[in-house]
Order: sequence, then C-alpha cells, then structure tokens
Amino acid sequence: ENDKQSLSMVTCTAPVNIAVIKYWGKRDEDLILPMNSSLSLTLHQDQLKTTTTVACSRNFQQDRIWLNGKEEDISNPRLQSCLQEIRRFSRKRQNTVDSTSDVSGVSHKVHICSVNNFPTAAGLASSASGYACLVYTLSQLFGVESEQLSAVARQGSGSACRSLYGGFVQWKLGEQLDGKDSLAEQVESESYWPELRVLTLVVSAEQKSVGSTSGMHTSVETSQLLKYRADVVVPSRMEEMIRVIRERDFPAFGELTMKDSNQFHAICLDTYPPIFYLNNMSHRIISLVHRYNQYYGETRVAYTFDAGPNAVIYTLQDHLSEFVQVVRHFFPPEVSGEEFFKGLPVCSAD
Ligand code: 2P0
Repeated sequence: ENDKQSLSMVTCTAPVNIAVIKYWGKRDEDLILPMNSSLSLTLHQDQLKTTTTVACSRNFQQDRIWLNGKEEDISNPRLQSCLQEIRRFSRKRQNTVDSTSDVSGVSHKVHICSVNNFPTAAGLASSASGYACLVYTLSQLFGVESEQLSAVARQGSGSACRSLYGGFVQWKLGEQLDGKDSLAEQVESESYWPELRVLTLVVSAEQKSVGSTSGMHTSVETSQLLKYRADVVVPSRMEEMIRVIRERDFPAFGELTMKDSNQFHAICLDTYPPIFYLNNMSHRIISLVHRYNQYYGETRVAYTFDAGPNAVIYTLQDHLSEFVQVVRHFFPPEVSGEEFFKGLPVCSAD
C-alpha cells in the first residue's frame, strides 16, 4: 500500500442556526447540559456556514487543527471530547463488523481544516456551525451513524447540536445525568415554511467582549431571573413555539421570538456584574421593528439577538423587500457608525 492510498479525506459543510427560544445556562458544565430546552432555525447551506475538511493518514504523527487558516491548539478539552467520542463510536461499530481490521482508519491521526464564510465569534453562532461540522465530518470519515451524534456536537458547544439538522430544531434538555437524552431533534423540515425569510443586520463584526460560556456561567451563579425562566417560562414557551410554527402563524411566531430574545438580554442585565451584548444600534433596530409593526397593526417583522449586537430578522417573503428598504433608509450603508449617530435622531425619540 503506497502513501497515496493511506490518505482518506472528507469535506462537509454545516450552516449556522439562530435560536428563537434561547439556550442560556448549564446544569452541567463538563457535559454541556442546559438548564432549559431551546429551539432554532438552521439557515440554508448557501448562507452562513462552516466548511470542514478532515484527512486521516497512518503517516500523520499527531492530530492537528487549523481554523480559518491558522493552526490552533488541538488539546482544547472540547475538541478532545468530540474526537474521543467519535472514535469511541467508530470502534464500537467496527467491533460489531470486524474486530481485526481498521476499515475506517479510526486508529490514525487526523488533520482538520475548518473555515467560516463569516466573522468568527462576533455573536453569529460560529461555534454552532463549527462543532456541528467537525462532528459530522468526522462521523463521515469514520463511518459512524448514530442518533447520538448531536450529543457529541453538544459536547463541543451546546448550540452546535442544533446545527446537525435542517429546518426547525429543538434541543431537548433531557433528564439523565449522563446527558444521553440531551439531544437535538427536528421539529419541521427546511421546506415546511417556504415563505419564511431571515435577514442578518451586521452591526459590528468585532469579537464579543464576554464569551457565551463564561457569560452563562456568571448568569447561572447570579441571576434569579434565569431560574424563573428555566423552570417556569421556557417549558410552556417551547410548546407554544412548536404550535405556532406548525400553524405557520407568523405574528405569533414573531412575537414569541422577540419576547424570548428580550428575556435572554434581561437575564444578561440581571447577571452580576451585568453583561451588555446589545448596543445603541441594536436598540435602534428594536425600536424600528416595533414601529414598523405598529404602523401595520400586526407583527410582520421580528428581531432576535444572540451574544452580540448583530440583529437577526425573521419575516415573510412578502414583506422582505419593503423592510430592507426601511432599514436602508434609517441605516444608510455608506455612512459610518459615528457620523450616523450625530446626524440622525434616534428612531425611538417619539
Ligand atoms: C442560543 N446562545 O440558543 C444562545 C442564545 C447565545 C445566545 O447558544 O458554552 O456557544 O459552547 O455551550 O453554544 C451560545 O452559546 O455556548 C448560544 P457553549 P454556546 O443560540
């Protein structure tokens, strides 16, 4: 067997997902088990996504990883959890097929290259698509098929488990201590609500000041509102969200989405010391959306914000181009942020 034949390589892509019921807070930090269930929409493959290539060869001396062209430390515990779990699954499968030969190359070292087509760690869910893509690509390379794949991605980054499926996806918090039932599950496929549109308004592509992992740790330690949210609000909100999605009821979907985003950011303020993810521009977008909806007397557009100032807008195809025009009017792209603040009144002024 020559060197060429000993190299196997797989490339996959995974899109970002944007939560409409937010995950914020862990009950187990090592296994990444959440305090509450969450629900998101996975974007299409041609939008915000990660592309990952994994090669394995008996000639590789060690596992290595490059993120957006720069080599990173492979000893990162979350990366190690994912690699170990996938190799364990692959060995388990091989033992049932043939215990003597290494068909998939699972005993070989891997080289991983991963690139995002959008700014990393700017509150645009890069870890979600990143770990989902890593775990899925490894599973393809090593021939792993398992309903537990989302539990592996979850151990890379909580929100990553939801990017393994398209469409509307829920991450059920689960009950078991080992986290085996803390899995993602598709609620409806990507073709279920074809008129639904998503628009990202990039307010800032800078890296966020407080990472999600440490931010939610501080929230769990200090916010009483978080406990109330996890115990009382989210269980019924999950049911309602699934119902309004199944009914394709946009006004109800939009209202619930905005309320859940607002509650998540309220928890950030209730955290001590407080965490500020939204900035002036984010607040102006929130006001604009409410004024737009008030003008029509119905919820036509909804915003949601993650751990950063960038807005994600959900709307229906019929209202998209008009809303984009409204955004362009109030936020002309050719004017830079500072000048813009001086030149125009804040839209919530009246
Ligand atoms: C979400 N976010 O549901 C929420 C909304 C941010 C705000 O999941 O520590 O990067 O890796 O499990 O998944 C961001 O948190 O945190 C997140 P870890 P993750 O999308």
